[in-house]
Amino acid sequence: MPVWWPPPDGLLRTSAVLQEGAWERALRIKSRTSCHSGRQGSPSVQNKVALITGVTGQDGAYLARLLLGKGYFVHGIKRRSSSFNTERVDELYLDPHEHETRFFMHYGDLADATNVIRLVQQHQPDEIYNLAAQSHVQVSFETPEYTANADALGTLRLLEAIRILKLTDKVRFYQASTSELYGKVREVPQRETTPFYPRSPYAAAKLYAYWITVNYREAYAIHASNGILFNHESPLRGETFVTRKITRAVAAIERGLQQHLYLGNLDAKRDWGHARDYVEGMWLILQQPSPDDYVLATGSMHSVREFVELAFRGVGRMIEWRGTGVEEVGLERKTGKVLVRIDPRYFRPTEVDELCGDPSKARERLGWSHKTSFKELVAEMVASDLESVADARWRRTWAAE
Ligand code: NDP
Ligand code: GDR
Repeated sequence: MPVWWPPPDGLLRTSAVLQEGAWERALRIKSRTSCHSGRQGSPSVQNKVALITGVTGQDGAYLARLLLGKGYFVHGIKRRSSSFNTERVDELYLDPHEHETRFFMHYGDLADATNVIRLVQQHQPDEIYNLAAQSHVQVSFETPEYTANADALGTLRLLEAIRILKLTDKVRFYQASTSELYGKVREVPQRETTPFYPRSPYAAAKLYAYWITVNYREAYAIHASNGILFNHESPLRGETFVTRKITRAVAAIERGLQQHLYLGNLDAKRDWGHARDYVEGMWLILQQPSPDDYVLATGSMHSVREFVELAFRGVGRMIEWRGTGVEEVGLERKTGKVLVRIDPRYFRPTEVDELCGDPSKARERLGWSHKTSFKELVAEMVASDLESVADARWRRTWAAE
């Protein structure tokens, strides 16, 4: 692991020359020969400067990788933490003395306006991708004020930085909006024109962020766009989101390290895609001549229950469901062993029952569509967790969950 100790100038310097390794395997970047140069209005991307908030998260890691591959200089903002929180981008690091450096990390927090303004001023980005957020829906019920501060006001702080620094003509701004805005859905499938009905403090905060982005676009002519992204997952997904929780548990049960998987609402349905495909959509949104809002989704919906069945099938275990409500269990058909149980602690005060997106606008205007199927996504996540379960460090973190 690289030492993330800032040099005296406060910058954490890394290189864009990418290593082949665990991260590369996890991401399985498909080779590309062009930067979609044929697309309407796409400017040259060589040497552009991007600022990514939330670079240490799932999407930040995939996006940084994508932009570096296109020749960008990438500045990522990471939060100060008492322990390492850069695992997802560690493999972008190479010794800057030996290679051209294009990837930089800076300490920062969206809750601190002074720091946001300074970073935008210092780096004069061409594109800002605002991915930073307290992104866990259930956690937002426990930390509603902090969630509003980071997710809602954090977005405002960035937009204000662009305005205060008179960068409204230069910077293109991407806001990580979410299908959670649709919450208690008013229409199926959900598209850009579907009314919002947020069902959590997280979604309410993201609602503000969505509208302040639209407002700054209209009021100050900033090239500011919302990507309304439906759930997207990967081997880099945070361990407490349901998909990764399931695939980690499948791997741990398979290796004899865990007995049961405890879940909440098995009947929630989501439109699950792969993060690798979705970051490409984020980039395409900012290459358009005019800013706009786009739904990125697969258009197919699956339940948590189906995800569990498919993940266990990946290691040859067929799941049968018995009982109802909190007494329901998932048994392994061959052995009769109970592998899945319900824990009501994972039920949410208000639930989003089902989400399914209509990505027609993104397909027609951006030429974007998802590439990874639901089955491929689940298989990739299970395979990755089976591989990492052998890692001693991974086992230690298990106890903390
Ligand atoms: P993650 O939770 O994996 O990453 C969130 C990132 O934000 C992390 O780097 C985190 O830092 C950082 N962060 C959190 N709070 C702050 C703060 N106050 N200041 C600075 N950085 C902060 O999320 P994803 O990568 O999955 O999602 C990226 C964005 O897209 C989020 O805004 C999310 O709400 C949104 N989104 C995600 C979807 C999905 O399915 N993944 C779907 C739709 C929207 P640290 O690593 O230190 O925690
Ligand atoms: P979500 O993702 O809330 O859609 O938000 P999550 O994976 O947390 O939940 C999906 C659904 O699964 C149900 N569920 C459980 N969820 C978790 N986390 N843990 C469990 O044990 C469990 N059991 C059942 C949930 O109730 C829910 O219905 C994600 C985040 O990435 C947001 O930031 C993003 O905006 C949305 O996706 C789109």
